[in-house]
Amino acid sequence: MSFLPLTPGGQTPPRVMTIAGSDSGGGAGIQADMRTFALLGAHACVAVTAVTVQNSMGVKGFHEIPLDVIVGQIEAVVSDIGVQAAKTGMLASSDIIAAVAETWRGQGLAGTVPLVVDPVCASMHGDPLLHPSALDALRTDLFPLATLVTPNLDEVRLIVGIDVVDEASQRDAARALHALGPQWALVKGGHLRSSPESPDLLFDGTDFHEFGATRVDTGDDHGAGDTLAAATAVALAHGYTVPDAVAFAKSWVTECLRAAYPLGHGHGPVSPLFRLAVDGSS
Ligand code: PXL
Repeated sequence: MSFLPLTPGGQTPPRVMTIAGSDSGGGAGIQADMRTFALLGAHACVAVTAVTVQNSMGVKGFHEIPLDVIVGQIEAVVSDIGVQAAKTGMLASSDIIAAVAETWRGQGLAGTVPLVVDPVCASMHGDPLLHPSALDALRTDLFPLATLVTPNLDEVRLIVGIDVVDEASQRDAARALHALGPQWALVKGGHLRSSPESPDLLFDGTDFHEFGATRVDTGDDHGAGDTLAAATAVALAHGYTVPDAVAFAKSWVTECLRAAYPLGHGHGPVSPLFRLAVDGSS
């Protein structure tokens, strides 16, 4: 794969912010985002929204960060360091979603800084990471601010009520998601088991773009969605168009899936650490 441009030492790299939850197991959430940001050469800024208590076997619980602390983190970073792109992950509650959306608008970032919204609803084990009552806030407060939304098929079902089972329903879902206000909607096909490929469908209200990638058969895919959204955000920070950013992120996450490793007794994480391998050809 080809990588994004790197910044020489001593010079400031693109700054990308993740607004997301912490995974104590280090495989998903802000930890996954920061791994990808760093290994793609970006400077990672963080607004922590919630702290999960989890390991490779699941999420035991989470603690929400107070709203003023979440807002404060975003304002502190934006007012000083500045960001060229951002992504959201676990937002936990409607109050947090509303506060993030209001801050994004209030800081003048809406429409100027690319925002990738990964509408995280549950862990891969099915543990809830978003209160069901927060779906409305996601739809009405945050989606209209998004450059791109990146739901998986379970999230598509919860957000627009469409069961994606084939290409036609995947297109219907992309249209329904786009109607909620994001500039682009990506319907990830990763869980579309009927397909030997894993086509993702991107829609901007006019054109459909399809992204195929060879399925990597691994149970160690914790953090794959976060990693895709994070890599997309870094590419957008470099000025890529959304289709080019998604194409780059797909190839990145495919390599991270190939490099995934077992961890603990459950599911291991996708791994950007392949970038550091001594035998890595990149
Ligand atoms: O992969 C989605 C995700 C995002 N953020 C946090 C998570 C998870 C999945 O477990 O724990 C904090």
